[in-house]
Amino acid sequence: MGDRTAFRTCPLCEALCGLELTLDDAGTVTRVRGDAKDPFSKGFICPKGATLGSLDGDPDRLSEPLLKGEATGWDAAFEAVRQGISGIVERYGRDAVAVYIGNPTAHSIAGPLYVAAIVKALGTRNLFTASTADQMPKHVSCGHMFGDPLAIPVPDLDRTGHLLMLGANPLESNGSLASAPDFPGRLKAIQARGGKITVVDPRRTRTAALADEHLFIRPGTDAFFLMALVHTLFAEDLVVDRLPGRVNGLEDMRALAIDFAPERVASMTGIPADVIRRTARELARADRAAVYGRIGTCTQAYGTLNNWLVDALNILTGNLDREGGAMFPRPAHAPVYRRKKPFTTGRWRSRVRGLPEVNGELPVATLADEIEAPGEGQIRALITIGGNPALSAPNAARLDRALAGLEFMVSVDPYLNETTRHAHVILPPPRPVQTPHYDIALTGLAVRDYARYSPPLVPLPEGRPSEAVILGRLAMIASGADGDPAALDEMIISSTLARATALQGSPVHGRDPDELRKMLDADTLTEQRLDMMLRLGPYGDGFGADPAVGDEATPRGASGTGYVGLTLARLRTEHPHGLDLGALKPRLDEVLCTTSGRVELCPSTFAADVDRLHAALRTSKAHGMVLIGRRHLRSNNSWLHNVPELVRGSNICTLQLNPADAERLGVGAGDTVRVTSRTGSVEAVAEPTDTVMPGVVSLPHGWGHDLPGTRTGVARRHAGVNVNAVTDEQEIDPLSGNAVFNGVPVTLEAVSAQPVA
Ligand SMILES: Nc1nc2c(c(=O)[nH]1)N[C@H]1C(S)=C(S)[C@@H](COP(=O)(O)OP(=O)(O)OC[C@H]3O[C@@H](n4cnc5c(=O)[nH]c(N)nc54)[C@H](O)[C@@H]3O)O[C@H]1N2
Ligand SMILES: Nc1nc2c(c(=O)[nH]1)N[C@H]1C(S)=C(S)[C@@H](COP(=O)(O)OP(=O)(O)OC[C@H]3O[C@@H](n4cnc5c(=O)[nH]c(N)nc54)[C@H](O)[C@@H]3O)O[C@H]1N2
Ligand code: SF4
Ligand SMILES: [Mo]
Repeated sequence: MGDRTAFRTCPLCEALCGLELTLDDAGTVTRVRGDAKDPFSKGFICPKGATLGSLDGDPDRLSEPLLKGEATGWDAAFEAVRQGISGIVERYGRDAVAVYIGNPTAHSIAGPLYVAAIVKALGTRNLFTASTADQMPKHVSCGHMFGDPLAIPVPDLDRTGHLLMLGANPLESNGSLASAPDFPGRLKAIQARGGKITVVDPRRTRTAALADEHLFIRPGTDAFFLMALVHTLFAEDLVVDRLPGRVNGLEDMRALAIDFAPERVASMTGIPADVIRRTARELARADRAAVYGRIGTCTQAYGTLNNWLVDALNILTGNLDREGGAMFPRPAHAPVYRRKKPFTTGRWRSRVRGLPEVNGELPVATLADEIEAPGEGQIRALITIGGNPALSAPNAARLDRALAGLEFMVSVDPYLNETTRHAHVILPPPRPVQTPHYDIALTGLAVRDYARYSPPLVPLPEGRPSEAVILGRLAMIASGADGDPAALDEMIISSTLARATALQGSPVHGRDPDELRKMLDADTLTEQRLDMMLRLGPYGDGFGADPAVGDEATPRGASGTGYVGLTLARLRTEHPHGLDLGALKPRLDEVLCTTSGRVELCPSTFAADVDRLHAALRTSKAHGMVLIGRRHLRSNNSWLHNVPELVRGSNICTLQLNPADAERLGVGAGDTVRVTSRTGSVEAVAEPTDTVMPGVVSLPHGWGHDLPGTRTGVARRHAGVNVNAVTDEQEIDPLSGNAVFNGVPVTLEAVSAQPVA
């Protein structure tokens, strides 16, 4: 044999890059390069993707389940989980079992296909995910504006002429809620076309440095700035009604924005009034423009208002659902059926703080409350899947203590880390190269329509379950009928086919579900489910309903041209480097599902929340020091710090602060500073830099690997400090329940010097 070359999608971030891997006889990855033939990423790769081999072969990766810290077999592990979960349900009821879903679950094929079944089978109201530490405000804003929390418009990067970007640093994050491999290259192409990029950020990030203009903004004040942009559009008659008769609330919006003249918000935001006016004019006058706000706009007390106003600006400037503006992707695996029920939140409330349910989940900011507070409905057991909330959640130290008090905990995770050290059972998923890949969650956010399937490259050893089987088995256990999860897959397949064949307008309307079932063609039931989704999707073969005519034909549904005839087998054999399904096409009619049938520009819930902005303007307090976060290119939240190549070099877990603040504190580079907030304090090494605006300090998240009982040797040697020891779980965006990580009030003192006010 010898070395072989194989291709697959990088599973690490939202950019969806194609990788070319070299594997030796033993199935070890010996080299990773960008896949030059991937039509979307065209060979782009970042340092994380380039070290996928080290991650895949990490000796600290668990190869067997752990039961109370000892290696055990799969049968024994599942039996312990069955006993643990069923015992808690019997003693305390279903809500006593909570689920926490972390970020990598959105990047796997197994997560999107099985997690819902686990939660449904448990029947618990206590679902928590990393979404409420991340993008929940975007779901709430899109839910109210377009009727579907998953109808998220993305900036049409490749055709826009003007990009206004807030709270995003794609040069390091590689982009989020906008899957765009080589995001940096796509930004430079905007400039090469003569377009403009403006970045709004309290730090001069690498993205801000690349941009044509960077506006420093006081953390947490974007809503005031965005409102002032809306105000200016109305005041200067720059609003374009490009969707006549299809948008509600134009006059409400005008009235709401009246009080937010640029002069009123200038001192609050730190952005001069004339700059705000010019920014609004440039946005309105650009031929094709998009406003894009990302995590910096979400993890704020006004997170939902920000995300609403971002899309309100896209609508008011005539750029929604238009080439070069903000457009809705059309993923190949998602049927073009509309959501039927109107979007609402608060169908139930959290027990302790009374926080509303959003998207079927409760805020991670209240998970510790629900574990700690005694009484009916108290959480006694937790299932974590691909999450590390002991580092990633607000006031993580409190949550970490709460986890220690659980009666039972099971984690699906490849590592024994800060969170899983509390688990009674750890069920490790196999290595990336042993796992099939298809981006169910992320292709719906891609800036071109695109599909790629990656088969496993190395077979699983006999008896070793895939992550899909692990999660399927958990769903079986949760339903009280432990057994082969094949039954679950068959049930989902048969109910999906029954629905599709009964639905008017579906490509398989009137067909026999059993006949369709027999046509599904893939190695595993998981992949057969994917085959089914692709065939029912907008580019699918409709189970033979459409001729497989290749790349030139018209897809089903209202809009655009592209490809039909897709099946998983065709995707796999004919498009091993991925299939480009074209630039985004206007498709507002397909996604819009508000009760009114129109875009809701000014939903009443959001209009009411604007009262908080008025109140804040009236009371405007003196500015104290505030903390924000930071992502680094070589990091991925909390869990790539065990890859030696990624932690080499100088310490990056530093406290960045403006030189003026450093001088006032009497600290220089390398000195230790204590950062204290309501919830705690951490000591970090100072890094004075004028890239951070005065009054702001920045610490990256995902560090603090020095807790006892973990098995991540490299990370322990590069422990860093956990910024979430000082973030506050009591501060949330009330409409989405999202955690507030930006603009945390802190005090600083030089550890070796006298405290300074
Ligand atoms: N202060 C502050 N806190 C933040 C943020 C911030 O900007 N500032 N960002 C927030 C954001 S955006 C997010 S998304 C969250 C992330 O929060 P989490 O998702 O809770 O944390 P991660 O660090 O992503 O941890 C991922 C876990 O998944 C495991 N894992 C890796 N690969 C796999 C796999 O294939 N299968 C399974 N089952 N497990 C796997 C890892 O070992 C690790 O334990 O953090 C949030 N926390
Ligand atoms: N290398 C790397 N890539 C990643 C990750 C990682 O940890 N490392 N994490 C992945 C995950 S889970 C996510 S969600 C995405 C996130 O992707 P991005 O949204 O691009 O995230 P960040 O790089 O954190 O950029 C957020 C920016 O918001 C700024 N900011 C902070 N407070 C404010 C504010 O009040 N207003 C404004 N306007 N800006 C503010 C910060 O300074 C920062 O530059 O990245 C993903 N990709
Ligand atoms: S940018 Fe993201 S998807 Fe691309 S190689 Fe890096 S980690 Fe992987
Ligand atoms: Mo995230």
